[in-house]
Amino acid sequence: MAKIWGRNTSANVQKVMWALFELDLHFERVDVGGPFGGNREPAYLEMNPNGLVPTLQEDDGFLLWESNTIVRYLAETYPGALAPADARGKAVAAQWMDWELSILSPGFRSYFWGMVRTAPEDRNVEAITASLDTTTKAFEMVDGWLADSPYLAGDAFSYGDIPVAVHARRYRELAPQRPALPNFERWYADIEGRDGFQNRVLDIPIQ
Ligand SMILES: N[C@@H](CCC(=O)N[C@@H](CS)C(=O)NCC(=O)O)C(=O)O
Repeated sequence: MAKIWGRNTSANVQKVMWALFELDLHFERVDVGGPFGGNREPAYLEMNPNGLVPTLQEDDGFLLWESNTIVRYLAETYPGALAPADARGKAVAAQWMDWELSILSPGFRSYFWGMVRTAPEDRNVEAITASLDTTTKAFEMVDGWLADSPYLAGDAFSYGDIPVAVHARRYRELAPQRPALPNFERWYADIEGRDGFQNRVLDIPIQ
């Protein structure tokens, strides 16, 4: 059976597991990384030289890393409705996935690590505050975009929504003081209604 290597508390693993749920694919997930370790072992590094999770391993030995790439690969390879229909839709979805990787995720990192994985007495308040501010600006941008578009890549839910939504869950839970973002909230309420998001993201405590 095809495998996903990676602990399910990782946002990047959650993206892939959610995509698998949407596509009704049943791959085995193997706990690696975080408290499970193993991702710096030679056998793992041979599959993924970054020593990070997730890694996809298919039955014929095909290996793939980078969560957003794995999500797109799954959507384009297996039947389902996760991939936008045309080249422009795919490009806009990829644009939001790249943005998640290059802007949203790095911007949110200090807030997430500070609030979730650092003892209160060790927190760098300045870095946490700056990170929250950057993240709020990023979600204000999402809110503006969603004023004209039901989903990030057009009229239908697609893989373009997955990476941003995984972070949106964390931002909403960890930053109750955020400003009102009506279009973002409308989009998020819709995403929250998806069984895949419930099962593969919301049901896993933030840690
Ligand atoms: N850009 C990579 C980032 C992967 C990444 O940073 N994974 C983190 C977890 S979210 C990791 O492996 N951390 C080490 C660990 O879990 O032990 C991706 O999207 O797959």
